[in-house]
Amino acid sequence: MHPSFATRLNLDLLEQNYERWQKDPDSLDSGWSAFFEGFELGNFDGKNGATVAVAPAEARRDLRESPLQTRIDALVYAYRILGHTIARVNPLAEKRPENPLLTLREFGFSDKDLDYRVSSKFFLDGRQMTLREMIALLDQIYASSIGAEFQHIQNTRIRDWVRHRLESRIFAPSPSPEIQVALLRSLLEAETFEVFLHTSYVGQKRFSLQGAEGLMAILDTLLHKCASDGIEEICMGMAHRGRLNVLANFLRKSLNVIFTEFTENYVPALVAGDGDVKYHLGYRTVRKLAAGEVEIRLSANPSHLEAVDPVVEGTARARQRIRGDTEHRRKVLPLLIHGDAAFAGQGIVAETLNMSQLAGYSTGGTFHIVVNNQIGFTTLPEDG
Ligand SMILES: Cc1ncc(C[n+]2csc(CCOP(=O)(O)OP(=O)(O)O)c2C)c(N)n1
Repeated sequence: MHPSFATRLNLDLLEQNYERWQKDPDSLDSGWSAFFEGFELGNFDGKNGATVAVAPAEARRDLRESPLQTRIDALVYAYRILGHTIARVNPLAEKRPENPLLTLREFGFSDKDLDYRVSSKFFLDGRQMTLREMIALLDQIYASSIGAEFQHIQNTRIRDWVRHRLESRIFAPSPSPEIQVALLRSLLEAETFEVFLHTSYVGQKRFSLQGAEGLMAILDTLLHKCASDGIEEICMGMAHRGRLNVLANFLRKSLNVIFTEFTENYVPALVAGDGDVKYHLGYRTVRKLAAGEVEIRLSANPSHLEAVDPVVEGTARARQRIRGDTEHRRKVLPLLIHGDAAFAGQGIVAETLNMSQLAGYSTGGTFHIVVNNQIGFTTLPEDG
């Protein structure tokens, strides 16, 4: 229906329909809906936007004075770029981080506008919703317990892929009860292991995983994905934090052996060590899963943090050659687990990343996990 149906001659009908539309926009056909949206849009500027009483930078003022649709699109875009800066990724923080560039006022809105019906052709295929709902969805996607910084990716296909993954995630069904139980089990195993060491080897130096047991759930998920995606081998490296837990619960190294190595009177043949030798040993295993077998190699680790990174990449590349996987490099996955301070501070991390794009060194992609306990000896969180 063309909006010319709406003239002063049918003012009563117009008012009735406007009331109906405000209560339930779906109760009218799309012609009326479009008309009322336009009507509200035209009315919008006088209510807010241009009258915001703060002196903003020129560019921001331009935005606030822009038409409704421009501001809605800008809001979506801003969440994609900046959502991660207000994401609740720090479980120790007392309050959620704030970013003045992501406030209603920044886009020329106020609380009064939250019930406006809006849509953006850039967000969820132009789905209609209230401004309140749109912000809640953007918040859930871009600023919940997962933050994603990805808009800098210049390859539009890759960027769109990431965006699609993030935006479709919230409509995906939650994991099956079996998976939820399996993940809970891996958290409990990790926790029980640390508690046992803590109570059985009192006073022993221990690089506990407590507080970061989520690592084990990530590794478990990754392992199952490897098996179902045809990855035959994982070459991994990590420092001391959580290493015994990974050896016990991920590589399934015998607990007997781990605990023997943990006792004070255990003298390893190879090193005149500092008591940390158990945290340096490598291991190899084959995990048998319903979807197939995956071999896992954990490289031995020196005291020098992150020095193992290029070693793991070299090992992975060699294993790819041995497995005849030099074209696509999809059978052997390098996996590096870092500490937050070491990852930020050690130049060898950047060196390893740089080498990754050279034909002679590429391994087809590495899975990096940073175990962020927010401390690194004397490095405080704000410095890290
Ligand atoms: C190259 C190098 N520099 C310094 C050290 C000394 N050192 C051992 S652990 C550590 C802190 C590491 O912090 P982080 O990476 O956050 O790991 P966390 O122990 O907190 O899990 C430092 C500086 C080292 N082992 N290697």
